[in-house]
Amino acid sequence: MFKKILIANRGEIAVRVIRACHEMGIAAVAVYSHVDRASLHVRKADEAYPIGAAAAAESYLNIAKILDVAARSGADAIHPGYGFLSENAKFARACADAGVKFIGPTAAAMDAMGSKTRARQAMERVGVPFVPGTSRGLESVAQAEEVAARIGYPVMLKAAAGGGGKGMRLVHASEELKSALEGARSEAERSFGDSEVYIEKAIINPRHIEMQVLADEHHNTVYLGERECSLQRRHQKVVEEAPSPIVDADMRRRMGEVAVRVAQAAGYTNAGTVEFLVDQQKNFYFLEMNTRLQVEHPVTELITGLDLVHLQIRIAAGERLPFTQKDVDIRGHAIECRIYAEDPDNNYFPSPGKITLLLAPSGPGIRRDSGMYEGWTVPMDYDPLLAKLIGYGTDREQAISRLTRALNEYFVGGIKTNISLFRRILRHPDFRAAKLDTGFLDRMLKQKEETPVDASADAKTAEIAVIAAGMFAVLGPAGAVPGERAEMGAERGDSKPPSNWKSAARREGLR
Ligand code: MV4
Repeated sequence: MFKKILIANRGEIAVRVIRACHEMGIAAVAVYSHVDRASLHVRKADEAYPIGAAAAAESYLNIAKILDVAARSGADAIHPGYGFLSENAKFARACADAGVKFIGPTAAAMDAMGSKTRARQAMERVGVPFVPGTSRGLESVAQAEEVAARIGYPVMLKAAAGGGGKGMRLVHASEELKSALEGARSEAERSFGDSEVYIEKAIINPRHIEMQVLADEHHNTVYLGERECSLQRRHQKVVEEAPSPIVDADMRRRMGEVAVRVAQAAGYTNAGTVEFLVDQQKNFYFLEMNTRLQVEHPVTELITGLDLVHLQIRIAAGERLPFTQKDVDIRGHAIECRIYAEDPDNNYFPSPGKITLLLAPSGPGIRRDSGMYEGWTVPMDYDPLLAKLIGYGTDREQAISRLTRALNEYFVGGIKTNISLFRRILRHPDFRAAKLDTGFLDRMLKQKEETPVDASADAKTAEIAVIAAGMFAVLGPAGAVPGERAEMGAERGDSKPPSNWKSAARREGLR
């Protein structure tokens, strides 16, 4: 087993991996850019090494600097987290060449799944259903017109090297096809240095459902259940849940077996995710495979009782999976909110700055994977994900009620966050009825909420919190608000009523 693991990442996922290392008795090495020198992952690591300026190319994307720290620290393995170098085949090769174990798939498996057309060709070979269309790049407008006529409009043009919605064009009629193809090609060339574009039948308002797979280095591959990831804004996931409300045991088995076939076709090892588009008739189609641990992995951990990072580390160390498919059990329901430093009143633009007050939720069924702390300054240089708040319950209703309670406990002072967005989503009737598809969030954000509770409640809550914080700062714990004494006193049998502040805070949802 490894003695020391370098985490080539930052933020909440770096903290998450460090925690797994410590639970396994493995030392954790952090790397950090200058602006991250006071970050939580630096504080929690056993050793921390500066690797350069804020720009990712100078730091978290710099292969040479990261491998240099691995050598200097004596790390025997590297966990890439997600984003940054996590799906970079060149980095996986460089780790192997340096004799440092990359905790993830091989470079060859990444290459096999990195190109959407190569992936579709692999699926064709093993009979995995993918959206009708071509599995190779389009050679000409004429060919595009011929395929589009065969599969029927609307069609979707996609960049082979793309992903996450970049380089996609929805085409409703043949007259639009030529210019859309030229546009998609030039965008693909600009964004990915590869102008290959293929065509698919467009699925209207699909669901995005993904299947977690796990494979050891001894050809054992299992699926761990699916995640419903349809609540996205601009191809950024906002809320994820497991299991999907529309997937029953039979559909889960069929999707899972397809996902395992995909992983085996790619020679996949370690944790991976097979993404599907699901249409209104619950037909599912292979979309792409993500060759990394996903942001939303906690919802799968909560319903299976497995720790995916522990398992990743054990697999990378050559261990066999300690269970088989029949042992995988789905129990309960988990829903995750991605807490971003974004301003909902300013088009969700990033809202960096100093966190002056942090009231964080906990209690039954609440998990918080966080990279922030009170007093920390959120840098503007990276993805503004602050934390993930996950609610778990025996069923979806209990998960929603716990998450709602926890969101009402969450307060981050000094910066804006999107916490209010989740309060709105969780009380939306279509969300509660599990009427989800990839257009849900766009439709909801276009609607003016019937009872605009949020804005006023949030403003008042924020005002109360700031005043309370001010009083606390001046009066300190000793001068606690009379009600608190009463509250504490109550534990000692005093009979004074709770203070007005506490009652007001309760009324406004600041528990
Ligand atoms: C599609 C589609 C409809 N039909 N392909 C978006 C990102 C990439 N993962 C694939 N995406 C889509 N591909 C066909 N043939 C609709 C989307 C899509 C989408 C898919 C999943 C989650 C969110 C989405 C938001 C917009 C469009």
